[in-house]
Amino acid sequence: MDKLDTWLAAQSSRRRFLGQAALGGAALAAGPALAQSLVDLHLPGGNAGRPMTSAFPGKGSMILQRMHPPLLETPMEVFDRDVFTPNDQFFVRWHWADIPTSIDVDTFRLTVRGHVNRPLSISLAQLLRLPRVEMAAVNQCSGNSRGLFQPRVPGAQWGNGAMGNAKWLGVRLRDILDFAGVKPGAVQVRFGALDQPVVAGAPDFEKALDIDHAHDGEVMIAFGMNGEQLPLLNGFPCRLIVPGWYSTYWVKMLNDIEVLPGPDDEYWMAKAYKIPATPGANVKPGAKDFPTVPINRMIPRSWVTSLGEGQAIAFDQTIPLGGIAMGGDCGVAKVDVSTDGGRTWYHTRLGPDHGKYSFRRWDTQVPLPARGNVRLMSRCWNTAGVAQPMAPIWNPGGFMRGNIETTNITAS
Ligand SMILES: Nc1nc2c(c(=O)[nH]1)N[C@H]1C(S)=C(S)[C@@H](COP(=O)(O)O)O[C@H]1N2
Ligand SMILES: [Mo]
Repeated sequence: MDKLDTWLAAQSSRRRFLGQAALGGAALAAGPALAQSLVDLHLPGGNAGRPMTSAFPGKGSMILQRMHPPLLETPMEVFDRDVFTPNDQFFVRWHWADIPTSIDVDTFRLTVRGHVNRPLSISLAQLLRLPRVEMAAVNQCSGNSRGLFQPRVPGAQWGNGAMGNAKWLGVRLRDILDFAGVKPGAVQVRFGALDQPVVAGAPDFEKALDIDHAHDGEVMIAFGMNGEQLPLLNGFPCRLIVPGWYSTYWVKMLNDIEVLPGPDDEYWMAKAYKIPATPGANVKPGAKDFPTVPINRMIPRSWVTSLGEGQAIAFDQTIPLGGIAMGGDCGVAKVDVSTDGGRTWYHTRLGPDHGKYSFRRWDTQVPLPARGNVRLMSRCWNTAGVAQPMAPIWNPGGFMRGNIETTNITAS
């Protein structure tokens, strides 16, 4: 935590935070210059080329999905380097384009209000003095891999890079709620942020969690990410961390916590991010009228990362193969791999365990069946005994993809 502590110490002697965030703000407002090279996301519906850009504040080389609001995808090779995704290549997703481009760290306040005994207005300095916790957790967009849905569904056509894993440092939401004193009869807690809709009357981005979930001691308010401050685009100065749940709940630039005596019936909970109330969120392509529930817990996933889609390698009897896995809402139990499209499966060796919500590395040495096209697959079982299925699901939101993915390579 060295870098973060140095930065935090520096803030106390400064009137305004004019570091990375403010600098980035200028670049963000100006709009990044469009880039150099194209990357192929291999989306089955076509139109899979995307420009690479490194013009966004605090961000290195990223796949540009959309400019306003910024949607930046992490290139797959980043996940091969480390189970922790570097801050400068961590994916970015915002719903509204009106994002503050600088934050005054002295006047910033996190309010806690609603169904509580003591409404609070917490300064950043106060937040930083509370007992700290750190946790590794995967932040994955509900629509990660949406571009792989067949038939295609509307929404950002993400490849597999709308996800990332980081060590989040912050405070327990439970501690804040206890300090405010939640009144009996509280049902949900709603989280609001500094970003604003660009269209008048459009719904402000807010999400809610059930009171027991909000109070479970795992949900965090994070101000540190991999030992540094949060990049502006990932929610500086603080964001919600909801381990094991899709990142639609991980509200960035969090500045408002409202305890509710009833369920949140605003747009982002009642209408958006709803999945079919069916096993695996699966319905027949084209289906429309079905009961829905708000998206919630993540499911196991895994990817081959040591080789990329379409890569050509020299044929050998056996080859090294590696990748990453996540258990979803619990840990990774095992990962098996196939080099023949799922007929034969081989065990892999799991890398260090960074906690049940983290990515886990896997590696192995596998035989190649023959020269030519090879279909590589990986399959994760989580510690609850849930395994990735072979068949993909479909739903109109393009949410919760989790089937076994295939990486096609050629060996000659
Ligand atoms: N304030 C705010 N928080 C937000 C959002 C948003 O639009 N505004 N989008 C959510 C969604 S849908 C995703 S996928 C994640 C993305 O987190 P990241 O940009 O840090 O990767 O932020 C979540 N938190
Ligand atoms: Mo998302």
